[in-house]
Amino acid sequence: MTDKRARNEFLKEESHYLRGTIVDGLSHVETGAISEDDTQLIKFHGSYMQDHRDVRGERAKKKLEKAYSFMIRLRLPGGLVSPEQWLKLDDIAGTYANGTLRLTTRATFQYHGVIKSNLRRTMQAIHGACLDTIAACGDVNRNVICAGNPFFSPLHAASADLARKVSDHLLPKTSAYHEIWLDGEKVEDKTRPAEPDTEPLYGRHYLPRKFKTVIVVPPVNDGDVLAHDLGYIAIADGNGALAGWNISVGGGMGMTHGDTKTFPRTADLLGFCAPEQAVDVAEKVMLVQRDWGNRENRANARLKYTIERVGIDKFRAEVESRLGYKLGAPRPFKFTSMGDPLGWHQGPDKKWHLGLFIENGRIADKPDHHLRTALREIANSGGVTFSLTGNQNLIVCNVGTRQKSKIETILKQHGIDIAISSGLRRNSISCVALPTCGLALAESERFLPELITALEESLDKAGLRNDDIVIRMTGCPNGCGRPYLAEIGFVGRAPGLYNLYLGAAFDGTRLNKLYAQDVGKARIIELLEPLLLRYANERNEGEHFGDFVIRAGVVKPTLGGNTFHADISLVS
Ligand code: SRM
Ligand code: SF4
Repeated sequence: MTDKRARNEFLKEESHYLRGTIVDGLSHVETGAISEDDTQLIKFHGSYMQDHRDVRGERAKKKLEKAYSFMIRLRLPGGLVSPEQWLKLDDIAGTYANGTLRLTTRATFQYHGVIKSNLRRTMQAIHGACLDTIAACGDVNRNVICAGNPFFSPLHAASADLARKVSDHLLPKTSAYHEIWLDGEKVEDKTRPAEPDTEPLYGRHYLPRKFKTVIVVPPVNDGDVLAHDLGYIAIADGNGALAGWNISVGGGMGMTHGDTKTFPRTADLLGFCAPEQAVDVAEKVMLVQRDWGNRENRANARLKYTIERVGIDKFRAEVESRLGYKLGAPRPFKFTSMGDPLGWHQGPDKKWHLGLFIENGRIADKPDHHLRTALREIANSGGVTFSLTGNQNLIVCNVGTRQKSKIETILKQHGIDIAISSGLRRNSISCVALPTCGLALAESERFLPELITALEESLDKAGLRNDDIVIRMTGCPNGCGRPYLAEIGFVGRAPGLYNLYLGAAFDGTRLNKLYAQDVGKARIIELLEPLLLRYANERNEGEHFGDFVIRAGVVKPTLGGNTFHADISLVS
């Protein structure tokens, strides 16, 4: 009988616990690339090989190899960094990467443009900041994200604590990372026996596919809990302390254009667990997916497809049998938004916290807008903690009253206005896309800001400039900016062309619907402006744009299930 497992399954099996031939590949100075197999394995170490797509054509004409470089993603469970760490991470951006720091939709940092000969040095510098990149990518439990700002309430603190515990518990145990990046000699010493690695949780095949965990504290759904494989929703007792967690499973965004067997899906509620059971639940959910996930077809290997296949009841029964106890019934909760608290807020301990909107998460210095320098100076002034959010934003936490005015001066000096030009921009997310992402079909990070500027004219006509409307764009259907949970979502189809989705819930609990296919900038504005005007004139008190377009019959709601692959509402 032929073995139908996907190619990556063999790669993992033969990789000697994620070593592959990475070390050998790093030593080949004649190329900026590593082998194709190693590009799969290096993901488990937190890095992707990429090439600069803007110069692909020009280099091909000159018969030069692609302009290869590496993206590096940090593991940062809980999303917190100290000022000392910030300064070190900023140094790395300038020394080894492209001079920018990129905050991601899963509340960590990415570096772009690290060349092969600097990879090891960069990993070592990250280690020097007491951080790592282990399992930031690959078929493992990835970075665990939690509610922004752990200083805001005991539940926020509990969510950051759980993020660290789950991340640590589910971390791969292979010593390959340390060998390859931090202590290269071990591997090169052929006389030494290989490390006797085992992976008690993962085994040699790790998971069928990536596995993502998120923790949120209602009423704010800042991590988009229903978009992840595993989610925890904090439930308070009568005194505001943590009673336990509702658990959600089987969310995910990625799909492929034209393949109806792939689809975005919002998670199901699995049950409720006590605080001390939460890590055990993460382990058992992940292990059921390890054993039941599809290892033949990677396009259908995420937990969301396992749950679609077996049903939530059978999945729950298996998790409970491995736990040895039953989960409680999910407890009531309510979300009101997905956004971050932007601007200045005073916490319960009277300290100030500054929510900074970072457009598309990119921290760079631009003429008249020296964001990177300003944040460096804030870090230099000490005392604060930086909290990254799942909306690509940053909260500067624990600011004293005197330091508050100092920070305000720094921001002003560097041209950073904490007031955002519109409610649309304030609620915008874009994935990276071009020029680094190898999967991008269209621009995203380099296009969304300009599209919003154009749409702000429409908002002005409708008197909606300050209304919060969630808008998200991605350069392909993989959904890295979670566009299917945006009131206005764009998904790249081809250069300059996007599918337009409308009608998701403002609080992240309902997927949107395809409204128009292959639309460019001018057509997008032509389609959206009349809808915004209608919304301004016809909306009910407090009604959000995503709810309005459904009530007004512009798109059908996503009903009777967690997916939207059927029942499309297209404009002609
Ligand atoms: Fe993502 C692949 C960037 C969050 C779904 N994602 C990629 C790659 C690595 C492209 C690749 O495989 O070659 C992108 C690198 C671009 C670059 O140049 O940096 C990439 N994903 C990102 C980030 C940086 C987007 C951002 O602008 O912030 C986010 C990093 C998160 C992190 O820190 O870990 C990012 N990706 C997401 C999310 C959102 C989330 O998890 O909340 C999703 C949708 C949720 C989900 O997983 O379903 C997401 N990324 C994907 C997929 C589709 C997965 C699927 O099951 O269908 C891919 C492609 C794949 O895995 O084959 C992908
Ligand atoms: Fe790349 Fe597509 Fe993800 Fe955007 S959504 S970063 S284009 S994989």
